[in-house]
Amino acid sequence: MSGPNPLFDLTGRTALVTGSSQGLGLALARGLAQAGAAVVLNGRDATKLAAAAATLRGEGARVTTAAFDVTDGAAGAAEVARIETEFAPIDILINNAGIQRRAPLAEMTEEQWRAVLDTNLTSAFLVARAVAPRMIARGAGKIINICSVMSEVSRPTIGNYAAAKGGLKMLTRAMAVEWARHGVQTNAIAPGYFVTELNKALVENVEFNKWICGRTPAGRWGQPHELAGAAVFLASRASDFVNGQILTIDGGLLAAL
Ligand code: GCO
Repeated sequence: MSGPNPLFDLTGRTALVTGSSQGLGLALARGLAQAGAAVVLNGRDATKLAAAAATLRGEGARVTTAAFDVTDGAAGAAEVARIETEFAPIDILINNAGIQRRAPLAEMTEEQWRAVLDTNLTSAFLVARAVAPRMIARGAGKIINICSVMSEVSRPTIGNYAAAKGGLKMLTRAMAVEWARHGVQTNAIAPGYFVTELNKALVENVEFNKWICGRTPAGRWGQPHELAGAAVFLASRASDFVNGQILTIDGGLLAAL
């Protein structure tokens, strides 16, 4: 008995990762590819997507791209159909796409609210609605929604983001209870504070950086590759009886007062 446990082997599987031209999405795609999956990178910018795909190909991954706006249901459905026809059936969907539009709630514009709810919550419904019927027809599939510690707590100026991530926690459970009987497992990963483009200004803010390192028991920010293990677990046969769970990866932040 030696070598990697076949339970975690994603060879022969195909994963669509939304919002994966950079940041956590690209790290998640890389982690699944390292476990053997073929990956489909998504974003709105075809040039950024092509560069990200070339990087992963250079690392030995089987990669293709699907440039579409995840808030556009029709565009997403068309791209899912094209991927399944031209590339491979989608076995794994990671709903990762997310943005920030920080503002105090009392000053937040309708556009700031709607943009975050559309991208961080509604898009997960729209893309899953395109993918899930195909998984159900095949009797198998893995859906992983990228929630957040903000699915449980908030801080000033990100009320739209927290509302969206809180909704995504419950959408994860809603998907799980409807689709588990069809062999489709739906779960979530909830990152704490990670070093990403989304958080660049926060990481570089001396006061905020000090607060996060003090508030997080691990005493540091997370690095994107530190989410890959959880993604491989939830994308693999190792999690075939796991449904509706939110796997928090936050250095202990939510465990601490
Ligand atoms: C912020 C951050 C957070 C976190 C994310 C962690 O403005 O406080 O962007 O929202 O990065 O939620 O999952």
